[in-house]
Amino acid sequence: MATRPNIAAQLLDRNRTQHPDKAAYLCGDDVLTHQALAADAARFANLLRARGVRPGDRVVLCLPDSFGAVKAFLGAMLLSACPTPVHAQLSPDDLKFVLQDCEAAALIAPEDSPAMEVARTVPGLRLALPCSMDGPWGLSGFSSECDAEAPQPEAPGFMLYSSGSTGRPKGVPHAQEDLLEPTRGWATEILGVGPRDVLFSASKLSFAYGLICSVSLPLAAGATAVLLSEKPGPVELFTAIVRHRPTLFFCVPTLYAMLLRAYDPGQGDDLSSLRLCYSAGEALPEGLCREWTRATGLELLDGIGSTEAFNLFLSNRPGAVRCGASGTPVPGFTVRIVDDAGADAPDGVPGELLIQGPGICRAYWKRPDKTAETMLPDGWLRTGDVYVREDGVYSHRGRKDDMLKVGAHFVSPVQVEEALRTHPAVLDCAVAALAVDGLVRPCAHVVPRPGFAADPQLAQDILRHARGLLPPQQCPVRVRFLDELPKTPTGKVQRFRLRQP
Ligand code: 3SK
Repeated sequence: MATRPNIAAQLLDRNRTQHPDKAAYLCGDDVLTHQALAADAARFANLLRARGVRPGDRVVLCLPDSFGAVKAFLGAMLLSACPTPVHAQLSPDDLKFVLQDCEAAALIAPEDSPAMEVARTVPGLRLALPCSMDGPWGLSGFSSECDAEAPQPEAPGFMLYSSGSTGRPKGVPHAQEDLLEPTRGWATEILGVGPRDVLFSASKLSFAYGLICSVSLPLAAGATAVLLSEKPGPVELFTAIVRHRPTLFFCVPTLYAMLLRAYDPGQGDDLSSLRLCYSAGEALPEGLCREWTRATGLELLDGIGSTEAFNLFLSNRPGAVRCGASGTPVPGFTVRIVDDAGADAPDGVPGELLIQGPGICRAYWKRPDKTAETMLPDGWLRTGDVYVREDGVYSHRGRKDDMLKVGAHFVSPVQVEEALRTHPAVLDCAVAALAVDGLVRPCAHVVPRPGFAADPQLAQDILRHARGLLPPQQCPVRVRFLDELPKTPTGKVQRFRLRQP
């Protein structure tokens, strides 16, 4: 059998040869050229090899987005080890779980970080290497050239942990080649990413969306990417946009809402470098999509992907945005909407979205139970998302687990939330089940806009507003005011935490 090419070597060598001095990454005041990236990734592969890490070994990266994180990811790939980035702020308990679950050979983390403490409690871990923002320690003693290893037939090329909405994270292994799948249909045919683009993702490298937008897309296009090491808030994001003048911006709805509230072009929030804004991670509310474009003059494209797909499979198109919808299938993907019996749902009838396409993970890491539930033997992947198709366009109705059965009706929390958001006092909201005399009823959990008193009168007004817009089974029976909604580190609302059975 022919050996498979090493994808990291392919990307790094091509960029180093074609434009060695071009910026591969920008972070704060620092620039990392393609040449320097390729050299340090090779040094890191040589270091890992010298420290006993072998092809196929899992190398967990618990790092802020930084040059160091990208060098470590690509260096581990050059060795055909399995880089496994996790969120830099992962709790010690979850990090320990991941290190044990994936039987990590090595952990790369900042010196003096809680992660290094965790490393001491995991007996099987062979190497815990400190890493600065610029790169793993000790690179200078190693050669900037390395013999890349061919990917191992059965070993994962890289792995991400999917936070899911409940329970422990699951390892989602991918082949090295999967890194390039989003660069085809989605990036090339829809976004038109090219070498002159500067990409900026507010989502971190440990989230598939961030890894795609900050590693796969820029390296495959020979473009430049901006990295933000801090937690992304409006100040950090506007500052980075003004300083680096990206052309493409990738973010999640929660952050778009925060950016919109803070946006003040008179105070220097200059977005004129952007040709396109993209939203994924969870469905983009229709009102937010319209309001963003009205305020900034920029199109905001919504799409949906998953860690399992390591890609976006539904997307809006530039010039044809449908606010409130995820768009149409990305080239390369086939999608179906099915009812509970697995039969195709007609247009206009909601059901679960199944997808097929290249690069989809075929089994969770050591989780045959979850694999059997999600990855069907005929090749379809169950997304767990409820969708409806109208005129060929797909609209999200919520997670299957979040649907409410109210009497004989299925109620989509997303539709109720869209209606609630049209009330002037509602800043953010989520709808979840509340048991009233043993019956399931929708309850609205509302974050009020500053200046509105969270009192019974406002609650009554919001309920009245909803009754004017929604059929009876969708109307919330109660409003609970919260300071903020529970969300995953990637910005998805955790409605299950709001259920009151
Ligand atoms: O959640 C999403 O929409 C997403 C998008 C792209 C890649 C990965 C994910 C999870």
